[in-house]
Amino acid sequence: ESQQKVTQPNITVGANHPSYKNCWRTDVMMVTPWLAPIVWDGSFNIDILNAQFHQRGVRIGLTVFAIKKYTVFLKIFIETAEKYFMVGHKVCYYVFTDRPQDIPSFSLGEGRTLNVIEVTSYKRWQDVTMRRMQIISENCLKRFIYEVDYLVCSDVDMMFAGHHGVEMLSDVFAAIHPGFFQASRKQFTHERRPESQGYIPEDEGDYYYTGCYFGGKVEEVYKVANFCHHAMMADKAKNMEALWHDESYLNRYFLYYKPTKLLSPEYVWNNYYGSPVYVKIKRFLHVDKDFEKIRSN
Ligand code: UD2
Repeated sequence: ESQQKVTQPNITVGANHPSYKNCWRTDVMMVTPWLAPIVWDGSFNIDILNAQFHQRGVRIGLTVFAIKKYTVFLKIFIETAEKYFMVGHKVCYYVFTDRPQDIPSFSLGEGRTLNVIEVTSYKRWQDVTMRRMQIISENCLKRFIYEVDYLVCSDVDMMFAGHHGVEMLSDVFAAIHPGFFQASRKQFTHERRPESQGYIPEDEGDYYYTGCYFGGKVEEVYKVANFCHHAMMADKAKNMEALWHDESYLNRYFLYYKPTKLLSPEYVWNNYYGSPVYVKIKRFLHVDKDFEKIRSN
């Protein structure tokens, strides 16, 4: 009888554990080949996670850039973040702008603050988006490291539409781009010129990550942003610019320094991609914009 126990272990023991219930999905990949969790709806117990993070009194910074005409997006971004982003935790918004006078005042929940930080703008929209990496890396050293434990870095033309909580947090996390979840390596729009610092060969690449949402511990975000900024500057010295700007350098970084957690496309959705069944909830949505109008100086 004892021999039978060894050869036929009771495999239902783990599955019956009270914390395990409703925390697994079989329709999607839930873990990367390097064993980083991929966060999907139905894959975590938020009460357990909240208790763990409250115990540590964790502080979360949310960086967002609203340069030139993009200040129009800020109101809906912050108002929806108040409803859904890290509710119940200490949150510090860092709004980088060249137009501080255009930033409205917001009524914020308890334990939440908003800092407006004036920065210079750039003429080309590509430079505006890429220089975010320089500004983030400098501020990691100057203030973030003293003020928060984790940073989340986001585009501004977005609105929260569902819970974004501490389940996202990890040493360094990236979000799978909604347009490339089911794409093959060859289809990823990585930078393919070997001379560029954003280069990823066609037979490499794990996922295609979006440039609009990433984060982690301040030390780790510093490494990400510092790499991307220097890669961009090295390309610039050669009169080059990676195909998708900061997003390309970010993908290059994450290929060789793998994220410790991935956010599923539920965390950064674009209605342009419809409503596939695997997206159980659209937690964060791109706001429609007229590219030409909004980017014109
Ligand atoms: C994509 C990426 C974005 C970045 C960009 C680079 C997604 C969803 N987003 O976005 O993260 O990699 O491509 O090509 O994949 N901004 C200003 N003022 C400006 C221009 C930009 O504040 O005049 C800021 C703002 O926070 C904005 C962000 O830069 O959300 C990215 O610019 P975008 O939204 O125009 O870029 P987009 O949508 O092509």
